[in-house]
Amino acid sequence: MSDYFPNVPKIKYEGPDSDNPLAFRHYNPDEEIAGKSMKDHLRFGAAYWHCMRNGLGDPFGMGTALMPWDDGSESLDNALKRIPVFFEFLDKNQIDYYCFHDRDVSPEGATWAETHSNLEKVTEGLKAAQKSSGKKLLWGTACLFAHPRYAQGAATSPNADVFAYAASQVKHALDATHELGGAGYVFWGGREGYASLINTDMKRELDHLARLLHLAVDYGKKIGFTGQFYIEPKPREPSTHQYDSDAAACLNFLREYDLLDHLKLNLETNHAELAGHTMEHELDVAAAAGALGSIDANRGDTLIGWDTDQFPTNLYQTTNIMLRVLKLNDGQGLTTGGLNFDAKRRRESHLPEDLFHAHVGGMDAFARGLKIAAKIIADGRFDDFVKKRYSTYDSGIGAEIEGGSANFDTLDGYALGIEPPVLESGRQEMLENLLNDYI
Ligand code: XLS
Ligand code: NI
Ligand code: NI
Repeated sequence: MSDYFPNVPKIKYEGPDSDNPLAFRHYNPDEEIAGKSMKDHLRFGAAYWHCMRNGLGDPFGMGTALMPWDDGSESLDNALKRIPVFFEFLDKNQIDYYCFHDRDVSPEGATWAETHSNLEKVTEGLKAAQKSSGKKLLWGTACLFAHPRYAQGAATSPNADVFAYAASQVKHALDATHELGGAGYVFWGGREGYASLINTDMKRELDHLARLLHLAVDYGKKIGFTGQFYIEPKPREPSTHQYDSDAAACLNFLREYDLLDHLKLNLETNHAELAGHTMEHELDVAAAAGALGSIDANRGDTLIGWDTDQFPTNLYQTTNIMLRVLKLNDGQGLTTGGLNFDAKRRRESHLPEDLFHAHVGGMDAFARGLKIAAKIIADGRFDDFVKKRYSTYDSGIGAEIEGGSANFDTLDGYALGIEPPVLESGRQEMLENLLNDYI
């Protein structure tokens, strides 16, 4: 096997006392936590676009990332040569899953037909690499935002021919995802939004977006694709306003257009923050609707107003995320979904081995979050507190309110007959201190 990362050995678990920066100190894939191996709880995925295609440029400067295996061309040959590099990275970093956009893995051709045939050839290459490595596809997606034809939207473009191109592209991306046994397929809005309402028929655009999603669901059924469809909220960037701006907006859209049975949410930490929410809030909104499917694991920077897609290192964040993942689906956790590192290195971290430092850190941060969350749940102190906080609804008038037997007349009579309510403390500070004890 060739060695594209000669400076990096296979990353192993060495335990908390190791001072080797290219070792796991907490992520021990087969170690059991709360009845399941760490790797099955966490289902880590790597993003092809960030690992293989992100040159680390920013709005003020060109890319810096060194990729000695890449000839810089948009050729099919170059696309095929990237595959073994990526799979070596997955293997050395012990990451079981990956995610891609069609255009990350395979280039546009001179004609639309050639574009599709490129993807088919690359899919064969990816399939062979999956087979020999045991790595799996967490989800696929279509890039409906980079090419100039999508400048005014894809499904929401004012031009119906563009809609047809988008549909054609999704069809082939779904074929590829299906061929690769993908556990899911993601729609992220990209250009599905508007820069100004002055030239926009919002209702018509939303109808068209829903139409594309229905067509995708129908086509998935037709080809026997049983993976989970997801929609990924993000409030802005690239559009001024994105239609799928946050979890609540996505849920409302899915409900309004009869799509809630077919799509779950893929939530990204940095997008939650750009929407003015915490990731915990977004996770709870989605979970309450039975629609929390998968996670793009990264973090933002409160000092920068854009999607910085940084690697997750904040233990409070990873703990809060894993608390919710552990409780998901009656304790089954993520079923079809996973923790996909939709994250990129800083522009200054341009060496190939920085890819490993980045992912090792993210995986260890989530492994710690998992262990801490499992202990918090086993101890039950937070759950008990919250349960007790709402206990006035467990019997008496509270049970009548929740059960629907109380009405304004009975509540009026009840309120007139009791002493004024006495509140218990919310004890936020005490609980924050308790969380610190666990971390
Ligand atoms: C961009 C999104 C994108 C999706 C996949 O901000 O996070 O990378 O995850 O299209
Ligand atoms: Ni994402
Ligand atoms: Ni993002």
